[in-house]
Amino acid sequence: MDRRSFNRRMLVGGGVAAATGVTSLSVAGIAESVPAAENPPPTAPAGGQVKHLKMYAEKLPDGQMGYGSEKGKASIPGPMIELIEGDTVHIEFENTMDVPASLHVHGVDYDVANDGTKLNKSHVEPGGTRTYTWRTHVAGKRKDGTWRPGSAGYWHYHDHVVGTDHGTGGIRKGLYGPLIVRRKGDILPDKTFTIVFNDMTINNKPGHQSPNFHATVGDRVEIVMITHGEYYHTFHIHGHRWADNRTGLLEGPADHSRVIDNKITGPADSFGFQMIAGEHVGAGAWMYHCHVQSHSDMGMAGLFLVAKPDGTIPGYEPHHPTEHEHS
Ligand SMILES: [Cu+2]
Repeated sequence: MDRRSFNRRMLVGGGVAAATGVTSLSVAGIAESVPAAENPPPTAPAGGQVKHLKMYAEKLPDGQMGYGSEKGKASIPGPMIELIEGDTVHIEFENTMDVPASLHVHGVDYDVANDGTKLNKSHVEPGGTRTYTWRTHVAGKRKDGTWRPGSAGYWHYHDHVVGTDHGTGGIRKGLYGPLIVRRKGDILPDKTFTIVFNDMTINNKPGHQSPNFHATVGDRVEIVMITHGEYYHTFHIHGHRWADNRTGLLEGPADHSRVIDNKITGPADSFGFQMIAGEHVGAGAWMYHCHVQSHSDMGMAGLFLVAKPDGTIPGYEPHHPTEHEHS
């Protein structure tokens, strides 16, 4: 049985929670605690693979720009690239636009020929193709005894050429995307969502039309949060919280990582975390938003829609016909 159907089954009756010793409390439909699954969640295997991907930079019908892994299917943000420490990825990048563009990555290993900047001529002219190679490594001890960090983290890639030598125009128009590098043994999520604060937008959607994200109570949901543009923001999500470390998860009672539900983030920052949808709080339409007050007022807010196992979302009535739904 896969994890999600297991969780759904466990949530059907409070009696199951009581039987497993988890306190069950029903107040106004709020279910206390999602019972822990019997089986531990799946984890990342060892890395070391050589992967091959295709990536296209494209102009979108509305004048924005996006990356896509198939021609004609570019999106903002671009495709999620997922690696495990030790993996190498070769990305055959085609620039279908009428201006030079590139693929520049954060966090992983690349030589200057794979930097994606005009400075070292690693960009791609209109209609051109170039293969970018990114490598990753595991943590370990250097010869001098100091610790070398591994590549694992929530990272991102973006254009570094369109508009200016820093890709300011490309990033503004949507040329960015998420990169996750996992460590062997990292817990794998049921769902991953990418949220990008770019200037005063979320994922380049106009104000008050920010994307909504769907999950079911008990889902292990992973958020990749990236910031671009001119401003600082604070990422906040209602009813859920995470540990402010590499994975967002505590490793045990002795892990003193700070647990937070709000994090300041500035241009080119990225972080990620996992949470159990509705844990201790139940289903509902949970807001996520920038907590700089004038920014949320201008529309930097969306919904994390957590459904009950029967698919209903208590108290939620969709009201924006232009709402962008992501499941
Ligand atoms: Cu903000």
